[in-house]
Amino acid sequence: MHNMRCLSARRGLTSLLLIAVTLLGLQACESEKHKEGEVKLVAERDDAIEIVTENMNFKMVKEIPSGWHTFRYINQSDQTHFFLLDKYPEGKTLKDAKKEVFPVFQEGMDFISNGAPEEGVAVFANLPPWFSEVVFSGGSGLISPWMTTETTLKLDPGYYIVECYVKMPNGTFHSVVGMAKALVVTSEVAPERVLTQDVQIAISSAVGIVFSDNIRKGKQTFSVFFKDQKVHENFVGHDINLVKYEAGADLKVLEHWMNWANPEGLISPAPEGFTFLGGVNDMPAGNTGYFSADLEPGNYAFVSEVPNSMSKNMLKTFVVKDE
Ligand SMILES: [Cu+2]
Repeated sequence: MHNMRCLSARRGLTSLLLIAVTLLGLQACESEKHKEGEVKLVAERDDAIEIVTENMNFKMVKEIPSGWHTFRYINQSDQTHFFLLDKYPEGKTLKDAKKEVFPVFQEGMDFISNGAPEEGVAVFANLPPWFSEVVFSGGSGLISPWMTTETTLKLDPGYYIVECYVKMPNGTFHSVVGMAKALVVTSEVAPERVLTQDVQIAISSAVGIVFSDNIRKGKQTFSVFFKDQKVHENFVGHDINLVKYEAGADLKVLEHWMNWANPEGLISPAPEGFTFLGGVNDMPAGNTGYFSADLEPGNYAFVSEVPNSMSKNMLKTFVVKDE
């Protein structure tokens, strides 16, 4: 009898303990779940490298590991900008660029702005021989004022300059007044990541911009494959910029504005009726970059910042339907 009571008491205790353990376990699971969610959110937030422009500047870290990165470019200004990553040859730095590169481009541009394009082009012969070794390694496309864009790129170790060469209303390049910053990419490698896309784009000088024209509304991720690359008449390579345009906006105006070597090109303010939504900047042949954008129904174009983009098949329009 005594034993029986004891047994049942023990059973009761065991059951209580079991319940307690189960409850604790459940609680632990709950908090783990909660934590897991939190960690994931933090990871998603911290995963991207933020670049902020407030006033002719780039606020960002000075050093990152090599490999794949998503750059979140936050344009908190009234001007249209982009960022381009220039990989500099060994031993050359921002100091050398400020001394030997930026003044040459600005002097050439000033001639062009003042109606002397031939003298302007002649000035570019004064670029230092090592400038031809600079590797344009991708970046964002143009992004309109007060907008954010995300571009995902793979970077090799090295010394880079992050720059924007949109011009101020007086023709001064943004790079000359503060939009040029050094970025060191170390030999440490960033964690591997899974890259997917909703829309595939290929660009080449042979056939221009190629994509399948069934782009849907909502958040879309685009992959951009650079099938080839070349130096165009305005000394830059081809790239991809996504533009939303209002009905009636003149695409010839866009084509003209996209060429920095035109006095009226790549200058603030950007032409009315066009909203720039990012893209993937100039990269060497064989590379792929990614960008994403949230698309509302409307008229869009992919355009390169090269002269004569229409005849080069580098200004391609498409419509996003409300379905
Ligand atoms: Cu800029």
